[in-house]
Amino acid sequence: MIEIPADPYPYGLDPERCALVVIDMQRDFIEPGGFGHALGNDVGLLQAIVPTVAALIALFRDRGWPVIHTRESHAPDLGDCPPAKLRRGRGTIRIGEDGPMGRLLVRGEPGNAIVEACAPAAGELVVDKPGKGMFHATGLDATLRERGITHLVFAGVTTEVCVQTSMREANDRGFECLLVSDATESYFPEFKAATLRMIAAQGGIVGWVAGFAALRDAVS
Ligand code: TIU
Repeated sequence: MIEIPADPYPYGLDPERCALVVIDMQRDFIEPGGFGHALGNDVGLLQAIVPTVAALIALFRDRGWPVIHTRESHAPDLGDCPPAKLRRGRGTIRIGEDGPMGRLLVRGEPGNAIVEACAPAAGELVVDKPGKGMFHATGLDATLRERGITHLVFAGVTTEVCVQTSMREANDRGFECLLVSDATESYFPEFKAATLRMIAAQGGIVGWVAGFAALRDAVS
């Protein structure tokens, strides 16, 4: 076990059974003209973490540890998008409609691609998820168990939506979860701050939180 200084107390990372999960670092959320922008958000905040997420991915690759990427995405016929999700929001354009980067949140469209600096390498698992959480309708639980993974390190966007939902789902499934605080971001700084606190509160009710430098220094 590798001990990583973390909140609320040191996190034990099993180097034989860990994986990095990079949530939804796709153009839809990070670049102007995507889904996040259509919802009325300032995407500049999210762009700022790209170098740190890229460095975290490089660290895992360097150690030979698995990296898993997710994308929030729907089939072109939107058959995997519940009508309630489709109706949600009051933006000018909605899921499946045309934007500057193609149809919003639709698999295979330019906007659905992961930003270049965080792009999946050959052989890395890429999970297309129709929900906010990474386990809903993805089969990922079985894949992780087949691979013997027990420890998940989380990064990506947005902190209180897809990252937190995925981390809570993982926590309920028995995975030991660590969120890298400067490799995740929200459109709402106060929501990010609250999420980091609520994850680590009550003795780590959802998991642990640590900065990238603490993780890097502990594993180097
Ligand atoms: N809107 C928002 O903050 N997030 C999402 O819709 N999806 C993800 O967090 N990936």
